Amino acid sequence: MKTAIVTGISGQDGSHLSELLLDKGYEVWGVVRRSSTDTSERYKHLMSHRDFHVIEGDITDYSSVINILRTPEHVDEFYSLAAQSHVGTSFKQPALTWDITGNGVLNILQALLDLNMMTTRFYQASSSEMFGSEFDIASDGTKYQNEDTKLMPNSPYAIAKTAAHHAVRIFRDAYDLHGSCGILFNHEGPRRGDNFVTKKITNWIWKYQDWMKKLELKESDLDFSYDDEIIVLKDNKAIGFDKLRLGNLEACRDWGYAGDYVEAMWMMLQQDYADDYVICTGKTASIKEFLELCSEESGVCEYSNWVYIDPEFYRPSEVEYLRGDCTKAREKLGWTPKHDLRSLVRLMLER
Ligand code: NDP
Ligand code: GDR
Repeated sequence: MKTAIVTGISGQDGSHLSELLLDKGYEVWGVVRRSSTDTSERYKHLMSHRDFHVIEGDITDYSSVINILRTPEHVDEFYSLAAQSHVGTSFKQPALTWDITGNGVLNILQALLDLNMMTTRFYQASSSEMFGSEFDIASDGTKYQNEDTKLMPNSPYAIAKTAAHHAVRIFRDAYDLHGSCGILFNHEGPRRGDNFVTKKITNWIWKYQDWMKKLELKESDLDFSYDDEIIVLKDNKAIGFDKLRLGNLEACRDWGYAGDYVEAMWMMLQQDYADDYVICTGKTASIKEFLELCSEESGVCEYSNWVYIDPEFYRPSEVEYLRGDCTKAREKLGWTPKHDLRSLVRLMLER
């Protein structure tokens, strides 16, 4: 039986990946950091599986990483998913972000070397954020990013991811580690964290629909323009519902479904040679277009009625355009995304 360690199992990808590995017959050891509250929501359904185990640990602590690596009898594959993964937060907590998202990965690589575990196959969760504002231009004029696009990180998060990405390359070249980096573009789903833009939008729609249902209202009963920040009842302005506060709606992202993307992670570690791969859908859409799709799929009125632009959610520096080209993953791994943006929106609006 193959054994894998996965960090970040309380997050979106870690929970999907744990499920995938258990389905494939792996023994999975998931790393969870200590918390004063319960963080098991996304993986608690796996707790009764006999091949699923939880190890308490924190990747910023080298001795903890050593303890994690020594816990299973042997480790075939290590999936490094843990991170402070919120780009906006990284501007407010840059040192913490570098410590977790950058140094944390170096701790794991160094511990693998120190424990003579260089035959363990290693996956690093790299990110399209590493490209910053860089792109290449195809012969038909479309802008894209692939494995050869220059890395020009422009947030503390992206700098930490780029450092970790290069650290894996060095361990691959210098110590023969089978270390692969998946340069994953945005991927979402019902398990997405609440403060990422897609989940923030779909959560708001749920709550708004619940409120309408509870008060037995139709949209024709509402006044959207009376107040910038609140939707009120036409015949009783004292009753209202907060509009959704968002930042930059112009940025474009290449959005896929998380469940599809974790398959690519596994596929990378099944190759004879370690390498880096872009994982994406090849399509791009702005936040505005995502909002429009949400309106179409949920039946809620046009977003300009219920979105309030709040400067609080603007970033000091923005990545304006991401659209990946995953030709390499398609050809070498045989990976393709199964969901398009509309089916992703449907999945996220489903109750
Ligand atoms: P989440 O934010 O949902 O999950 C992050 C996980 O890391 C959580 O389980 C968190 O635990 C854990 N973690 C944070 N700090 C530590 C620490 N010091 N020690 C141990 N565990 C820690 O991220 P996603 O699942 O969305 O993403 C997974 C990885 O992929 C991340 O590295 C992310 O940066 C990267 N990525 C994600 C993309 C996406 O679109 N989702 C795209 C490209 C890359 P806790 O629950 O305690 O906070
Ligand atoms: P991103 O995802 O920064 O691309 O990083 P996020 O959903 O946070 O932002 C996407 C875009 O939406 C704009 N935006 C807002 N974002 C948030 N979070 N909240 C808002 O209110 C809001 N309003 C507008 C942002 O400015 C941005 O342009 C995600 C993370 O999963 C990273 O870990 C991962 O590496 C990258 O995707 C690829």
